[in-house]
Amino acid sequence: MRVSVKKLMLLVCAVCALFLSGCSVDGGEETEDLSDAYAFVGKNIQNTYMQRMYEGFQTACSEMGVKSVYKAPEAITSAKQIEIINELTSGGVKGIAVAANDFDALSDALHDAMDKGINVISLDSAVNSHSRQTHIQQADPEKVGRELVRTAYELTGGDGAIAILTSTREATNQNLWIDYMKKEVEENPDKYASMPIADIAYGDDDLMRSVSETERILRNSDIKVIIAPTAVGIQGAAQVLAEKGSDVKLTGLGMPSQMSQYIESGVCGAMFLWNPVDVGYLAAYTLKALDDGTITGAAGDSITTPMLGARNVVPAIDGGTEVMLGDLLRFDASNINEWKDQF
Ligand code: RAM
Repeated sequence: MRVSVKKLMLLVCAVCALFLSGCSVDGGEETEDLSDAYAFVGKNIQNTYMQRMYEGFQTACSEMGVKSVYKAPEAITSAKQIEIINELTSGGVKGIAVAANDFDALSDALHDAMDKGINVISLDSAVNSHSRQTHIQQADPEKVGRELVRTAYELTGGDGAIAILTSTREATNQNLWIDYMKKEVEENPDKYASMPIADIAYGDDDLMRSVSETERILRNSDIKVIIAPTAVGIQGAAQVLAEKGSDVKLTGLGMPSQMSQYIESGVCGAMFLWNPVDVGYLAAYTLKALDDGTITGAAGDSITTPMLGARNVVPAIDGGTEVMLGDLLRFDASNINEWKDQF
């Protein structure tokens, strides 16, 4: 193949531009230029839900003309997230939005970031109120927990034990939803007399582990319904129930793009979510408002975004504040077609 000198020069320029825009060289090794970026820290890298949130985060950052970076550990642990946060802090980012793998464990790292003038918020899964300026809350956690149990009742006619297939033991968001699931059952003893929560299984937001935990759950023939409040877990559970032709019912939180086949085939009668892209989008605009000083993250503040309009900062149940995205969306056979290409 013959390449003209002009084409070769263009190619060299393009490579240089790419290099200068994202990287710098340090001791012979390439290091990423993080300065002034808004950083998104996900729970784990292979989690598609995290990637969808980052899409919205990135869209907002390009609308605002801010550089964005996506970081997430291979393993869903707080130790790895601490390493990432420390790197971001020393790299000079402007803001950090983290979906936390633990409520308290990230505190020191996040305090260090805030002490250096970096704005810190959590999204999806909160850190404690002292380690953030505010939190982006996808939907009212009480509604999420109660609605999932009510749907399990609807799918089984109120007969048969419940197994919860969640993510990790430390996940703030899942644990809060599970607390409200327990409340729903405890506060309505007559309604749920034949529907005890008999098992809580941890799939660690890993598809294979969610599959094997579902197989274990199914060995208990009292279990008639699985509630999986995680987009990874519900997929693993659906896969197993479909393969086995099981009549155990399934509900939870899932992405229409990943679950449509199981909703269409009846394996999952109904599930819920919100738009994960919007969660990330709102997070980036919240960082910008903190950066510009138009908000401090206190209750009563308000954030305006081009695509979602305005959202208020309100008191959160953990004593801090949060920005509520909106309501739960329900997906079932009647509407899954409209949603499956969206997220
Ligand atoms: C999983 C994650 C995430 C949660 C969604 C619904 O992908 O655990 O934190 O919000 O599910």
